[in-house]
Amino acid sequence: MNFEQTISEYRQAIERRLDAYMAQERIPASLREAMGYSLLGGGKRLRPVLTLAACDLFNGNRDAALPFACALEMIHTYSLIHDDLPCMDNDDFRRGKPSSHKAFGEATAVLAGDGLLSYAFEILADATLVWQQQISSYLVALQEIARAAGISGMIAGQMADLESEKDACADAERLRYIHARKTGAMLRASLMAGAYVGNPSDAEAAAMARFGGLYGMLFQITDDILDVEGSLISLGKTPGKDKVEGKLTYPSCYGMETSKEMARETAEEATEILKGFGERSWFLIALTERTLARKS
Ligand code: GRG
Repeated sequence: MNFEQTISEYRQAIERRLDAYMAQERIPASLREAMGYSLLGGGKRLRPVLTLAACDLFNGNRDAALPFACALEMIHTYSLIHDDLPCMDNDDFRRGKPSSHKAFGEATAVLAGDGLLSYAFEILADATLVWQQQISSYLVALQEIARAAGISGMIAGQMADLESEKDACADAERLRYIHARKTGAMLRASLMAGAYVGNPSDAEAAAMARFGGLYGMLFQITDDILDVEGSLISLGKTPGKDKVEGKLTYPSCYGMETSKEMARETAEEATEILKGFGERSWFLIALTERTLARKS
């Protein structure tokens, strides 16, 4: 199997399962429409792909990993809907179409995000109950996700980001704090959740956590670079906003050339960790290379 075949297989499994979750008739029709508008048919599915890839790295049960993968995509999608609201980043476009509040109004967008967040944890609880034979490692996976999404993870990062606006080169320490939590935590948790479904040794889990931290940083540096160099078409969201809003980013703090060099060094360090897993890590190594070179 090559990279394209493997990622397409992962994505098909994710799309099928997300469709099934959203087909539940107990979700009221208007809420289902707004949740599905943002969740289905858009996005790179990076977080759930990381979960399935990490699960495969440890020969875990892919069926057991799928609910974790989908829950992570739901939490990620909720964060994008809420981040786009006028009271947050006020963005009109997301995933190549009008953002949720533009399509449905603010109140429905808030509820669509809330619905996705709470549904994600319902799915995680259900999965943990179904796969009882490994309940303790599934609970650790659930705990990783809750922490990454919550008060010391993404929400803490978003809060610090709000407080840093108009302070484009506050300091490098603050930049790392924000990005490790706002974006990095969920990417790291996506890998950790998949790894825990595969029941790793303590040393393997620690190596995966180190890789996850570096991968999150790589993703964020390249995201900041793309905000300067990307286009609305390639990104599916409005580029150039960081500068207009005076946001603290890698290019604002270090300049573009140094940011690109940091991205290369981070990718190299991340790849070295993966090599420790042997042949099985080929997919994650290829994904890291593509993240470094990404255009969307
Ligand atoms: C409002 C609760 C709350 C949290 C907001 C994630 C986040 C925190 C804000 C998103 C703003 C943003 C654009 C951050 C940069 C990194 C990022 C999360 C980019 C979007 O992720 P991709 O590129 O998007 O994986 P797709 O659409 O492909 O899933």
